[in-house]
Amino acid sequence: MTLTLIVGNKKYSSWSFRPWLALCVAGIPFEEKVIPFETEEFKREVGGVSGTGKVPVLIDGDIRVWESLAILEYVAEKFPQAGLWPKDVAARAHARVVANEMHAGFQAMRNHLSMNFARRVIKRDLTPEVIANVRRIEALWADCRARFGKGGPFLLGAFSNADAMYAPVVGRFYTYDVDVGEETRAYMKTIMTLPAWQQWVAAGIKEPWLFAEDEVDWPQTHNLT
Ligand SMILES: N[C@@H](CCC(=O)N[C@@H](CS)C(=O)NCC(=O)O)C(=O)O
Repeated sequence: MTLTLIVGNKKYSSWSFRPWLALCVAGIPFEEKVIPFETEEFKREVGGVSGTGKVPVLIDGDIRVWESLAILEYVAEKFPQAGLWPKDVAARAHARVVANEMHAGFQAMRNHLSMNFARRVIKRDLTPEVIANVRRIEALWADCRARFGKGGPFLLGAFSNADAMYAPVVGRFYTYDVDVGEETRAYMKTIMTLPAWQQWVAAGIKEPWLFAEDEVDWPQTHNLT
């Protein structure tokens, strides 16, 4: 039975991007269904399968999983060979810590720097709360890399669910030209050169749907063509 992942607009849907990227990088076959926000189709289709009425949602036969982190857990359990959580117990515990920190936190950064893959790269002034989020994320990434990253260029060495959870943050740091250190830039490059990353971004740019709340500095910062 093929998995189906329902996602929202690729330009904006940061929670959708996480499991989509993990499935692609892990080479797990799935069908994607893009359903644009604020449509009757979204209400009907997503409302019918997701307890929260939000995306992403994974459908596996009779099983429906919503909440991005629950989807990542489900997929890691169903496809253990994909290695979406590190094998080493300490690295795995830490991967879960940082994935949960992302799922539950960084509200200021999420509100102020919404993911938008069609926005031209232009710096935005940051509030002290957003700067504190950025610094925490940089420290967290550096700590992962120093303690567990010897085996590869990702947070815990090989690609894991922790990288999937932070992928939209990479997009935000890039899009809003956030001042970050060299080590952070190197990690951003690792993520942004993933073929799956590029595929998602290209599809997002082509999408025709625009939302005013995500386009506060429209039109001078847009890059739709
Ligand atoms: N905690 C949820 C957040 C899901 C979420 O906020 N999804 C947004 C898109 S990124 C959504 O579906 N918004 C549409 C709506 O609220 O109508 C998760 O991790 O999946």
